[in-house]
Parts: sequence; structure tokens; C-alpha cells
Amino acid sequence: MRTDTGQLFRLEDYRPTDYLIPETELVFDLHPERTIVRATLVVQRREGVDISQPLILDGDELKLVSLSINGAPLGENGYQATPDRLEITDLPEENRFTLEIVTEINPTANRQLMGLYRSSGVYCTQCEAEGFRRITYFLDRPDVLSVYTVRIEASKQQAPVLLSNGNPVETGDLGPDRHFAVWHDPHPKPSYLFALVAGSLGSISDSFTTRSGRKVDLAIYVEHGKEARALYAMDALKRSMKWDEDAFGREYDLDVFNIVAVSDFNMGAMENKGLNVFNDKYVLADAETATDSDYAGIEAVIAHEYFHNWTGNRITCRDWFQLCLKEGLTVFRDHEFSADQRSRAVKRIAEVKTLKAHQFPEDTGPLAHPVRPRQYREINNFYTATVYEKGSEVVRMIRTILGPELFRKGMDLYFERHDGEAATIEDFIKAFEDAAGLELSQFALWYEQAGTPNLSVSFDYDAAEKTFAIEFEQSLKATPGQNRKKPMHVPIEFGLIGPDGREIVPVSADGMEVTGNVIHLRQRNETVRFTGIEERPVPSLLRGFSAPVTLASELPREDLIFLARHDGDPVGRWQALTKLLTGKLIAGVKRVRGGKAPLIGVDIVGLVGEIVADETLDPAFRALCLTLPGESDIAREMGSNIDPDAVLASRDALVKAIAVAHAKPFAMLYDALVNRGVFSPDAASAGRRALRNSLLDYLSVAEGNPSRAAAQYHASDNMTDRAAALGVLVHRFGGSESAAAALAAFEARFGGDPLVMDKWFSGQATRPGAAALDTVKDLMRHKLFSLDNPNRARALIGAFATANQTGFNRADGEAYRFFTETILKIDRENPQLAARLLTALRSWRSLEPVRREHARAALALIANADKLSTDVKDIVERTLG
Ligand code: 0A1
Ligand code: ZN
Repeated sequence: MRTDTGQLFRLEDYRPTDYLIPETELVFDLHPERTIVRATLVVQRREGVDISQPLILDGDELKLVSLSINGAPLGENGYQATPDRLEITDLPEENRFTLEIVTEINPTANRQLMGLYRSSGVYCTQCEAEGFRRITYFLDRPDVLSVYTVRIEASKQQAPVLLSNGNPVETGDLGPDRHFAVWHDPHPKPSYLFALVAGSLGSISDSFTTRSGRKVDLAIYVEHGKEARALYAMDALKRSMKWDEDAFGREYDLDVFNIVAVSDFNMGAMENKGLNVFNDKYVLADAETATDSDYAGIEAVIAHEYFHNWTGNRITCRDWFQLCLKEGLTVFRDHEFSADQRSRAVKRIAEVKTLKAHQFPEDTGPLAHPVRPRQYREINNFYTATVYEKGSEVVRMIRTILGPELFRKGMDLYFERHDGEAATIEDFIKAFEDAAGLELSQFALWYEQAGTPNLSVSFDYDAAEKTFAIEFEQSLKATPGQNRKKPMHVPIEFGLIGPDGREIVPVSADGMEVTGNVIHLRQRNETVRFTGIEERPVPSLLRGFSAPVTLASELPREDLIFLARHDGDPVGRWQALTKLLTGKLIAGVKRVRGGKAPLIGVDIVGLVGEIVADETLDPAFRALCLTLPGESDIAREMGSNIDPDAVLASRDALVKAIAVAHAKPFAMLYDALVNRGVFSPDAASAGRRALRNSLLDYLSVAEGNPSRAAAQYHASDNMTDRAAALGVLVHRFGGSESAAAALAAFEARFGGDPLVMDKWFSGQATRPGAAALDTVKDLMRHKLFSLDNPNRARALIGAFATANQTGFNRADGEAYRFFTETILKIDRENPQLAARLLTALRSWRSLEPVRREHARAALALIANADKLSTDVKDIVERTLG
């Protein structure tokens, strides 16, 4: 584990390397505890670089066995080797030479899951961002591209499957128990895209023919016996390959594409060239074990990793500051793919919810950073919602500003110019500027300035002049390291709605640039005046959530109700309803804090019932409307002095009021939506299940007993309905016999499958209230639980800390103390995981004073612990500020 103080890396310090490595040959002699890696590198001194310049290679916990140049062993005075660095001073005069490095590594002891490690006995690698240096000494940075040839030697019995990047070249026998395989990847790539997998695995295979006629063999490798659970992933892969051809003109470029699912993985998946390695959570699915949201997640992650082949692999990043170049863009691409496969509106609302839940708190808290950070101490801590999700929103805004045709032209130009290169955000923006003939320097501030801009908006209708004016003021608060901010270019999609619900088309727009249905806000204060407006319109702003901003508008309540009923844009409709509900819920929190019961007006209760009953609307959309803002959404909107118990009380009161008022029609709808026929994970069926399961929660509250949920649990033929019923039982009737019986039944049925049991762990960890802490402690002793496995740790500890507001933020601070100890334990094995979990405390300053002090003390405990990893140290120091 790296425990140094953490060097500060700065964007402005970027320098190209003195040496390049055009070719890399690796030979792995795989053994569980002593693997030998022979790396033969063709090294090229860059033109103009003096021969006296040493070659300095990165390492991490490496053991050097031997070193030679052009076939001759290097004398001890010619180099200096430590586990994390190899400096070679005795270099030949010629500018191109061969360097052979032999290292020894221990895959079994590697619990960081970076470099070469073993997951359930299978050898696998994870090299992004800096894991390759745990395999051999290398210029381990994304701007050093090399052509790789890899030979793997391993036990036939332990590792019948031998995979690496690129195309298979040769396989053969090495005596009774050993064999080998050789792979060659013709596409130069950075070391972070290297991968190797060796083990005993089952597989499914298929093929895809690209539009230019290349037949690609596809395979997905999984644990033996789980092959059938990979079929949906395979289907998603083929759809992704086709979609990238249709939507972006991008074809696949190797003869094979392999995916391997492993059970120990720090993130979702990894886009290694031709050999994607996945967390099994994003591959395995069938009706019995996966929920609709698991299916949607698989579809999205399969697509995401596949799309990286062009946005990430063919064009990679010059340095890690440019991470959003591949990530924001690829998230945007996977969002568009899912929108095309499912309901666009519902998908967009889900994206907005995710952005607000994960990225907005990051932007307002101590960990705020720009989409393109300018400095970091630990790059692993920058795989964030800001880089990914806000990065995607920035790309979306480029498309909104340019329109779909010019956007595509810009993308084509970007691919044409930079294929085979390591590029920057400047290169990306320039492609759009040149394609569209536009200047985007103000827009580029979205990459530089951290924080969520706020737009204050007021309106003025002049009946005599028939004009409607909208006045904007944009502001952006200070964030760590950035005190003064410049105004940004904010594209605001809008519509003006007449009293009859129809869109009004203005005669002209003065004062601001308006293109089609987009107002371009560029200055701090600006006013647009629409003319030819016969009647006072209701404005719908930020349609489609066209910019990642907060909106404080003076729109009267009646107008919000009108929009919630009539906005032609479903996102606008949902935003209006959410605003109304949030206002009500916050008012309720304040009353509860003052010792009073929340007041609930009939209008809002009626409005929710009306939308839910509207058969012309997509059931998935109705389900989204019926799901009230969550406790953390309410807390985020309140901003400060949060008392999670009061938040829960307010939310429960509104749920109850809606449930009681509509119990009858809800019950009828619940019955009408019952599953008929065999399970299908398609969006329409999933939407019906989502609505029905949301109704189940309300009905159970109205009825005040667990019977309905228990009946659903036992009658379910699929995991979506079963997990939803279990959720209601555990969260609403936690102490009941019905809840205990369902938990026992779930364990009896799925106790052999840890991935499925994660739902059982999370379900219990998120039961509201102080008692959850003891449950979590008990569950840590469960035979299937292990802090070493990231999925288990996230299912129990992660879910408790991020999705149980009242349980985690107990007023006595006990849960924070438990959390602290657990983070320190995890940090000893897997710093990346520990650091990521620790971000659950990032909003500690917005808590009410008693909890805030407990949280601060817990963070201080971590900060003062000895032997912290650089990962955790970086997060804790920034969180404390
Ligand atoms: N590039 C991957 C994310 C990823 C990043 C780091 C990892 O190291 C543990 C693993 C995966 C993606 O965007 O999917
Ligand atoms: Zn990615």
C-alpha cells in the first residue's frame, strides 16, 4: 500500500516523456504466489533528447529479478531500482534499443485489486489508472502508446482459458500440466488498457458482422454454471455494436471481442482493448436473480465499455487531468444509447435524478472539483460523478448549442483528427468549433469552473405591449481553490405555454440570443423579451434539463401545478411536480422541527393521484411521479441544519396522506397491473412493474399491515417484484413476522449466491431508524459477508452510509464511529474502496450541529490514524477542508 504523503500533480506541469515505448512484449509465467513477468520493450529516445537523460520507469510494490539492454545484463551501477521506481542511467547511444525487465509478483496476495490479482482463483488484471506499474516497470501514463504482444503460460488445469488484448495468435502445449497462448493487439495503446485473464471459466459465444463486413467473434466468460445469466449482456453487446455504427459511424476493429465477469472488482467494469473485464454485477442477469434496474444497469455498462473502444481507446487521454475526455463523452454516448433502447423521457428523468443525487452534493461540498481538475494527489479519487455525469452533461450542452447535425460533424472531425492519439479537452472543443464555425471559449468554462451555477429567474408579462420578459441572473459560489467565477454560457431550452395548454410561438425575441427553443444565457444578468404574446404564458424553463444548474424561479404555485399537468416536455412536467413536492416536504420538516405535524394540502395530494391515474401516460413516468423525493433529495434542497429524523417524518406524512386519499384507485390499479405471461425485461414491462411496486408501498402504508407485501413476496416469479416486496416488508414493517419470514425465505433460496444476497444485505442496511446499526454489525458476521469483496462492502456498509439517512446519521454519532473503524479496516487491504466509501461523509457540514460535531470527530479520528493510504488521506483531508 502506498502511504506516502501524496505528491501533488498539476495540469500545468505536463511534459511529454523523453522516451517512448513503441513495442511491448510480455511473457507471463503464471503461478498463484510467484508470477514471473518478462517485459521486452522497444525503447525510443525522442528526437532532441540528450543521451544523458535517464530513463525513469514507474513501479509499485515490484521486485526486480533482472534487467538487460540489447541482450546484455546491466551492471549494478547502471540503474537504481526500488519497488516503486526504476531509473536507468547506463543507456546505449543509439536512439532505439531493447530493454528487458524481469519482475516477480504475487497475484494471490494482491487485495488492492490493482495490477494482476486473483478473483475466485481466476487471474485477472486492472490497470487503470496506475495498475500496470504493479506488473512491470513502465512509462505508466496514458500518452505512451505501445503495440503489445502477450504470451501467457499457465497450468492447464487451473487456467484452461488464457486471454489478453487484441487477436489470438497461437496456443500450444508445454508438457503435462502447462500450456500457453499468444495474443497480439495491433492498435497502439496506453498501459492502462492492458489486460490479462487466465482461469477456469464457462462461456457463451456469438458473433457480429460489422457494416463493412468484418465478422467479430464475441464471447462472455463467467463462473461455470452461470452461462445462461450472460445472455442478456450478450444481447446488449450486439445492440451496442450496431448502435455505434448507426449513431456515430463507429465500427469495431478487431476479430474478437471478449468480456470476462469477475466477482472481485473495485468499479463497474473496464474497457481494456478487446478484453473488457466486468464486475459480475454488470453481466449476470435472469428473471429469478436480477431486478429491472439490474438489467438496465447491465445494458448501460456493457454499452459504456464497448463505446470506449472509440472514445477512450482509439482516442485516449493525454494525461489523467483529461479523464472526462473519455468518461464524460462515453457516459453521454451510453445515455443516448439507453434512451434509444428505452423511453427517452423516462431515461432522461432518471439521469437528472442521478446527477442531482450524486453530482450536485459533490459540487456543493468540500470535494468539489472541475470536470477537468487542475490538480490531484490521488487519481483514483477522481473517478467521480463530476467527471462522469457532469462531464456527460457538458457534452450534451455542446449538442444542444450546435444542434444534432453539427454535433455529429464535430464528432466525426474529432475522430478523424485524433484517431490513434492521446488527446486533450482543447482538441475536443476545437473539433466542434471548426465543424460549426463557432467560438466556444466561454462555453469551455464548464470544464474549468467547479460548482453548480444557480439561475434566479423572474418574469414580467405586459398585456398592453403583448410582451413577455424573462430576467436571468446567474451565480456560482466559491469552491475549494476557486473563489471568483466567471459567468458561463448556459443553454436554456424553453417553451411558453398558453392557458389552453398549447405552445405559444413568439413573434420575436429581443435582448438575448435565442436559437429555436434555446435561450443562450452568457452574462451575469440578462433579460429576454418575447413579442407578440397575446395572453400571459406559463414559461417552462430548462426543458430536458438542458443545463446542470439549479433554478430559483418566481413562478407562482398555480403555474407549477399547471406545468405539472400540461407541460409538453415530460422532464419539465416532472421538474414542476418535484418542485411542488419538495416545497411541501421542506415545509413539513420545519414544522416537525418545531414540534408540529406537517400540514398537507389537498391540491398536491390530488395532483399526484391525477397523474398516477392518467392512462395516457407511460407507467414508468407515472412511477417516477409517484416516487416522492427521497430523504437525501430533501436534505440537499434544504442545504443546511439537516435533521434526518425530521426529514423522514415529513416524507412519511406525505406518503401516508397520498396513500390514504387514493387507497381505492391505487388498489384497483395495483390489481390491473399484475404481471401476465412470462417475465420480459423490456422497458414497457419494467415500467408497469415500477408503477405497481410503488403502489405496493403506498397501499401497505394505507392498510397499515404487511399482508399485501407478504403476499406479493411469496407470489412473485421475478426478482423485481420480490425485492420490492422485501423492501416494503423490511422498511415499513421491519420488526414483523412477515418481514422475518421473507428474509428467511430469501436467504434459503439465494444463500448460495453472494451477488444476489447483496440485495438482502442492502435491504436490511437501509431500514430506517437507529436500530439498523446493530443489524449491520450482525450482518458483518454473516458467512457470506466479507469486507474484502467490494460488492459485499458496498452492499452493506456503502448502502448503510449512503442510503440510510436516519440510521447512519444517528443523533448519538454511534454509526459514524462504527463507520470510521470499518473504513480503517478496509483501508489496510483496499485503499481505493475505503476512500470511495468514505465520501459518504462529504456533506457532514450540512447536518444540524449535534450530528455535525459527531461527524467531524469521526473524520478527525480517521485523519489522525496512522498508516493511512494516500487514497483515504486525500479524501479525509479534503473533506475536513
Ligand atoms: N474506465 C472505467 C472505470 C474504471 C476506473 C478505474 C478502475 O480501477 C479500479 C476500474 C474501472 C469505466 O469508465 O468504465
Ligand atoms: Zn468509462
